[in-house]
Amino acid sequence: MESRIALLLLVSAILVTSGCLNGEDPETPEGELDQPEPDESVEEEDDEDSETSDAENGEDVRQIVIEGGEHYFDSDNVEVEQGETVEIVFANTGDMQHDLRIPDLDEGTEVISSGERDSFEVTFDEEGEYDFECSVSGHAEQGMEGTITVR
Ligand SMILES: [Cu+2]
Repeated sequence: MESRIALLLLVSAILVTSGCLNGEDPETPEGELDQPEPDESVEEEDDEDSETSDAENGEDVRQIVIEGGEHYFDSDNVEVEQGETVEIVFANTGDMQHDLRIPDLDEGTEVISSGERDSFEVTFDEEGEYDFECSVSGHAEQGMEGTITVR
């Protein structure tokens, strides 16, 4: 019996030891935390890189950032060349939900919350003036509108 108990103890000791070894990673949170943090920043950098390279690949895609809040857009007259493809980025700097839409082209961002950004790509094939607006009820009338001039 004693030898069996000793064997059990030995086996348990091995299990516990190997368990400890396996558990060492979670038990050293510093090492765990140190590793993911750089990983995350690397991923973010990768995202930025890929966005940059996307823009570089599509040389014609110019990014136009328009900020908006209650109840305005910071750019209300944007100029674009005919045939140009642009990425329109709307940054909601207000407190309410807003979007940025070009009704004539049926293009636009989602309705986004305070502090969020959304974007869409659009190609302006024809010259002219294209109105954009916030489609949330009443916001265009209160000033969330502008014009994109294509020439
Ligand atoms: Cu709005």
